[in-house]
Amino acid sequence: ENTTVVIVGAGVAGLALGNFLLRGGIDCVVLERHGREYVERRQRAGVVDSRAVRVFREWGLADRVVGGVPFEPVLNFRIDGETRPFEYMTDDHGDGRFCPQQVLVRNLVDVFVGDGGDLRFEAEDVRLENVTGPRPRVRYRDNAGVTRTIACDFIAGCDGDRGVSRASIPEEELTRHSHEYGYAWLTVLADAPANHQSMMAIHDRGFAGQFARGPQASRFYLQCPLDTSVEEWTDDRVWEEIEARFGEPVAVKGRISSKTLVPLRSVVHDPMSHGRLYLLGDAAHIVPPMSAKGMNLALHDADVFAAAVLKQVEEQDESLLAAYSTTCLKHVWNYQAFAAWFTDLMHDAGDASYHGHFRRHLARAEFDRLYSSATANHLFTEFLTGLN
Ligand code: RFL
Repeated sequence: ENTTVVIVGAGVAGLALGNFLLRGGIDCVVLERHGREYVERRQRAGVVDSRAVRVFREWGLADRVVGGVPFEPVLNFRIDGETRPFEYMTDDHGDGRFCPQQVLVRNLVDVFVGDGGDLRFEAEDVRLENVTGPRPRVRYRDNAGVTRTIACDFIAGCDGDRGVSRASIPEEELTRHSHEYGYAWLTVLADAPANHQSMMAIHDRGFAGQFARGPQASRFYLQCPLDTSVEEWTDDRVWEEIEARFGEPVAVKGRISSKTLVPLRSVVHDPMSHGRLYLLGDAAHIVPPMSAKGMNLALHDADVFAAAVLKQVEEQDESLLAAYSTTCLKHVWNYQAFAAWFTDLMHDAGDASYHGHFRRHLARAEFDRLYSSATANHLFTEFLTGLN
């Protein structure tokens, strides 16, 4: 079999890329390890920022792909149990959306398959061969157990942090930059309607967040030590901690359907390519979830890569592909800087047992500045909305 681009992984990055290439008339095959149902149900991020919406619009896909509801131009902070709304001081609030990741993924799958895209689920044991040669190959076992090989011009590694793509690159070819924040989030999905799109608490007991996931459900986040285990967090303890940190009762404490622990970290791999293999999204970089930028960075990579492949195929001009890693890393580090700042701010301002009282005072001063300085407000808003 032959194609132009083999895309490994049908997450946000892989599916967006597949759709962009299809719109551009470029042949591609998407290989996904899991089944369709699993991929479409996986609950994670919920914010599609203005830049990402613009990208979908430019590829002519926004109406069919981006769901959810527009951002409200306000963040509902609860500071030591008191409400302190943060309002954007700019007129341009962008057109970012609260769109659950699985809604975006489902739409991307529907549109790709509906437009004739080649998407193969349950592709096992994917292996990349000859990635530094002129014509790489991707080998996998299909859902009938048959081993298949696809030759291609380019491989797009969109298979996340633990995928096979980055693992295929010799270790000495990549530099891994990483930072651990020193705490984790317990992420909880519950049948509990939210009063606001988002609510975030700064409190002595640690950070807490609540984000609406449709009209009846919420995603809650609770800062916790790295060495905690999910078993230590009974439903009662979860609700008690949420109420304590927000400083108000939760009206409906519905069924909790999942609890997971996510250590907060930042990771960047440099460069984002090796031979004819290009890394996109989480395969190349991880931002802490506090920033809500993980999915948006993945979409940025997909946009840059698709445009680069088009330029190469249509004009035999390799310049955008050659610049792919540099172009993406510049953007990634800009948002990594925002993500680290916002993560430190929201956590250091609360529970001083992690990083001490000096950093608590600094974080509180920075937080107050968002309200007292229009300049600080504007910069924060730019990053939140993705207008930066
Ligand atoms: P994805 O979405 O993980 O997709 C990767 C796809 O590759 C497949 N795959 C393979 N396929 C074939 N062969 C292999 N060997 C394969 N190995 C893996 C996987 O099955 C999957 O379908 O990566 P992508 O496309 O780069 O998208 C990135 C975003 O998904 C990610 O940045 C965000 O979800 C991160 N994230 C969050 N981001 C936010 O902005 N806000 C959040 O609240 C938020 N919460 C989260 C998160 C990520 C989490 N995990 C598990 C990493 C919560 C969690 C738990």
